[in-house]
Amino acid sequence: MSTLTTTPALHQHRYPPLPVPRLPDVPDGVWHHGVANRSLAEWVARIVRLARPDDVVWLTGADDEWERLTTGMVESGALLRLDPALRPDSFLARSDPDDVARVEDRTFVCSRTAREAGPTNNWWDPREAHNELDRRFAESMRGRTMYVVPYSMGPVGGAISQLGVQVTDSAYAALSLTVMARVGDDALAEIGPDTPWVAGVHSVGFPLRKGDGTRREDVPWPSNPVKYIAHFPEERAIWSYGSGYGGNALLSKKCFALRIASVLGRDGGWLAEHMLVLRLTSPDGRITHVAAAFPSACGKTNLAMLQPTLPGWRVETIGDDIAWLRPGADGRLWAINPEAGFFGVAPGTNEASNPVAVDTIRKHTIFTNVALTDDGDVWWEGRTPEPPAHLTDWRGQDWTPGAGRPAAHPNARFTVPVQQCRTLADSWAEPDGVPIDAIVFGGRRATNVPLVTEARDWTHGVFVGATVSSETTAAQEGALGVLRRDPFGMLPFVGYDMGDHWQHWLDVGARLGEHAPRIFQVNWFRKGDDGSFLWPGFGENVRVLAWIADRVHGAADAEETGLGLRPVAGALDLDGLTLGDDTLAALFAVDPESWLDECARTDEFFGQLGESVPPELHEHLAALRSRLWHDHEGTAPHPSASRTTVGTAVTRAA
Ligand code: OXD
Ligand code: MN
Repeated sequence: MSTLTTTPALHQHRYPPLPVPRLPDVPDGVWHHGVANRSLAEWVARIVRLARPDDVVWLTGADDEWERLTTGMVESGALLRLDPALRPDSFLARSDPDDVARVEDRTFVCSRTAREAGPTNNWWDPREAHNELDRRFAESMRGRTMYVVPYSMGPVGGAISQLGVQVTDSAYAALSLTVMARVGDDALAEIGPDTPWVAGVHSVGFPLRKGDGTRREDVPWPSNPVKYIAHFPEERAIWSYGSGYGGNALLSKKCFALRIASVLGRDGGWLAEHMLVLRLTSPDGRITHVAAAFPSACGKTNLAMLQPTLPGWRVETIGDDIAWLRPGADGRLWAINPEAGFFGVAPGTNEASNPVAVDTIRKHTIFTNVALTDDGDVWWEGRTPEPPAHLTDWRGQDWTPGAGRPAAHPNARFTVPVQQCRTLADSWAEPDGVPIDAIVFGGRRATNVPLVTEARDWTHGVFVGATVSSETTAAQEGALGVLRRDPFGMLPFVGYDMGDHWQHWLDVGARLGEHAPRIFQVNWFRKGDDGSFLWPGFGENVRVLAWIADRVHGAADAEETGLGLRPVAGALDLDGLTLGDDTLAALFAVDPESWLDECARTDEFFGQLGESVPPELHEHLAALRSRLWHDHEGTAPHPSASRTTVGTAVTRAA
């Protein structure tokens, strides 16, 4: 691979070589002809001097970059080429068994003060963090190539777009970035002398050569038992050490597009959220744009690619994981998907749950930690009703159906360009985004939360978002299925104080005023007494989306419940669905006693977050308790509701 790429068109912007002392083993590729920003040039040189890679390669976005990277990785054993007839141009990566998910307990926000990071983040004093990280990164890339990956989040040059550069000694991370972001010289050319950009420094922490020249063999998935995912919001910088996996290593994604961008959004009057974006078209051609927030691995990709079961309705995909939302000149809230690829959870993906994803990943896809079939294709739990008789599991071991362990890791992933998605909306890359009509909050809740309710107004919607809880999934390390608070689906992703995030939402809503999108809450995961799901989900979720669209356009009625507004009888189109009255009632049931319990836990949660929780949200909690207590006892409000003034919420007419 060449160590120096030249881009004649950009040559005039090139900085003259900087007065960096040339060390004998600092490679030439430190310099790149497209760099017009001195801080960027100096930063690359600094990391090279610190981490001492053998080689530096800038990704330029050239047509053959994918080919060159994958060929090299197949040769080194980092990737396995899948059968070209069954799965053209596709590859399998197997991670180290200890590097399979985001590591939230090793994720840090290094803002100036602990107050700014807030109680939901691990705060780390920035000076201490830099000291420790400099120590870890020292010579951490010896024997390896360091890739310099310039990228744009959002269309290159778009008004809402932002720029970043990641340096990494992981070819897997570099390759994945070429899918997940707009990588190369076009993005680099946008970083002018004074353009802000976000720095991402990444090392897997597995040098191949020591200072004394001794070498060690590489492994297919290098990583380090010590991991740090550290964010420096004031410096617009991310330092990630020790992991090669997903959100730990593809710094454009959770680290930049959520944690750092949420801070940029707070300061700039916009929102960076863990949301899919879709365009819904009704049989009569009415368009509704929906942004929906769910915790990790709760089916955002499935919803973004939904195949409606209701005749005449159409869903088109704009994004499946992250949205940046900004009030536009017309006063409405406009959203882009800042990413360029899907990093989707493979297990459970099949023709019934998500036929569009099945098509999307037919070719040109990186699979990670899925199982390998004997004919060189991929498999995961739920891919087919019956597993094949023999597989090679995600660890590379023989697997048969009686093995007593999953063949694919539950957090196994596919990485694929969005352009391969047949339901991609033609507006997905509009530089100004699309105008959002409805915001949806969801979680994975076996009990309590109804199928759908509408918030009474924006502030109530912020309360609903702030009180989302969800059962944990395999996307993060730790126990599965444990109910945890996950406000806005953003618990691990807000790069500053959580209460301040809620206040920022209230401020954005105040600015939007009458143009603010409607806010809804959904729960596809409610279970009956026998433990089975009450709602069929997947393509049938369009019935709920259709009601939401009808509400937005004034075409459906709703009635009050203690929690918000729900569809009046007959408003939810259930035609063709076998759903007994009991099941329907159970889907919408609000049990005052368990909700009073839920409120007590919310009160506790707000208490843990401290003084930054906006008073309006305490008021909504008090009002909810009062209503529930009334329903429970048929009496006056419970004394606990009297802590704050109980306001009368205004019901917005449909
Ligand atoms: C993801 C996640 O990978 O939320 O999208 O963990
Ligand atoms: Mn996600």
